[in-house]
Amino acid sequence: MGRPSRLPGTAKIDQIVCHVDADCFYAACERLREPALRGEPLVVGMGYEPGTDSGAVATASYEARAYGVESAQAISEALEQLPRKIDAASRDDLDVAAAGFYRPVDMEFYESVAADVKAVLHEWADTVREVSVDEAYLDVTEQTSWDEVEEFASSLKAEIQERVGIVVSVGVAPTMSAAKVASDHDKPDGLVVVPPESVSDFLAPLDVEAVHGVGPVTADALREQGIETAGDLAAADPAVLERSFGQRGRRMYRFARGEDSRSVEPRGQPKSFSRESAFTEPTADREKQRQRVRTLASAVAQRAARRGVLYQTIGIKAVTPPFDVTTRERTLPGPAGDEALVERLALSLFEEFEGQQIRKLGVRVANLSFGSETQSQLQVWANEGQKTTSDKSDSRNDTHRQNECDERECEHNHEHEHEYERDVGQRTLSEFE
Ligand code: DCP
Ligand code: MG
Repeated sequence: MGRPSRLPGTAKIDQIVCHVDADCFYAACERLREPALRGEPLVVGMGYEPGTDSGAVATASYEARAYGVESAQAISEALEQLPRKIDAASRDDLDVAAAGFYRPVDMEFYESVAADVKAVLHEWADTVREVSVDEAYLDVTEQTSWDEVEEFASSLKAEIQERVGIVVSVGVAPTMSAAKVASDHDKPDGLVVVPPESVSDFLAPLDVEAVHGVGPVTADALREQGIETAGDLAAADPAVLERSFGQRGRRMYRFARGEDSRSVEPRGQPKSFSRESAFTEPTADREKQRQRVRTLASAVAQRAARRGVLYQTIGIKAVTPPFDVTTRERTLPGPAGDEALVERLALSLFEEFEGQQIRKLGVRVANLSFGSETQSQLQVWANEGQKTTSDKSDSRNDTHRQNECDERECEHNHEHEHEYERDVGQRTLSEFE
């Protein structure tokens, strides 16, 4: 075999990268087990049952997106744009034809579908980096050539559709960041190949928000500096970008220019699980903040529990305007697996920030133990949760401030779920630290 050897951390010359991202993934999964939902406006979300008002849209089918429903939107807002069929059927003022179906999130099922997709991906490429439940990068340099990669990618799409039953969009480019932009460029059912000589021309006219690592808040900040397109970003002064956005500024500058030296590396075991969530607007409302900390803490603890992972360190992250990040963490004397403990500790670490203006919150568990831990160990730490956080075993980190990084993936095996720059959702994205 013998892949060309290369310096660690540098991209292979002539690397061919495929980025695969499923279309409206949770909705596609729901349609697998409920085929009647095909072709219908469909919203998958959480917490929208009667009596709750804090739910948010996880994803919407493209038919529902046509009504203005989108990921991270409040369910109440989604319902205004697209009432439920069932409500529309019983009311004269609503039109059944302009209504949709709503389904709750069922992560376990979506993860099983994701595993089927990933099994196909691993058959098609030796090197696969899974970055979230519905996306992965493939290094297909050895499997195909620039002349044949379009056919290769199209057959891959067809095989996933045939074997798993869902549609994915694929982007092909010589770098990971350009491949990511390419897969998003023609969704749904997209297939965009950007050969090495076309990367700059492909990127230049795109909205700056299309650049890998630029979220909506960053895009607004860039627009205020007159940077509207990827081409504008590529032509900006990197020193100025660094002053506004820290290291991340340099990184988005490089990505906008099509420069990205990363090679596709398979992911090892995660070093941490984290989840973060931004408020629509920065808020100083304590109850809103505490509620968000609790939601994030339980989501992270449940994710670890689903993977059978114990954790010894529990941390929080608070982002204050404009983009200042402060983290705090505590380490327990032994591994734990206890949702209530994560909630309690996260809230106590958050206390010092309560009432300050907060843009985004995050909760993280780290120092992970996989598999071999026994239930009894888990119970011991869970039961002793309160005690473990006191006295000298409590190692509270110093404040550490940095510019916020919202890269849309983990670079150091920190498995991260990010909730975009609005509200609830579940997916794997940027780095915590
Ligand atoms: N997700 C979420 N909350 C968000 C964004 C996404 O819970 N704010 C979940 C639901 C999505 C899944 O993650 O189905 C994958 O995220 P994507 O961004 O890839 O979105 P989709 O796959 O739904 O749509 P697209 O066709 O745009 O990829
Ligand atoms: Mg997707």
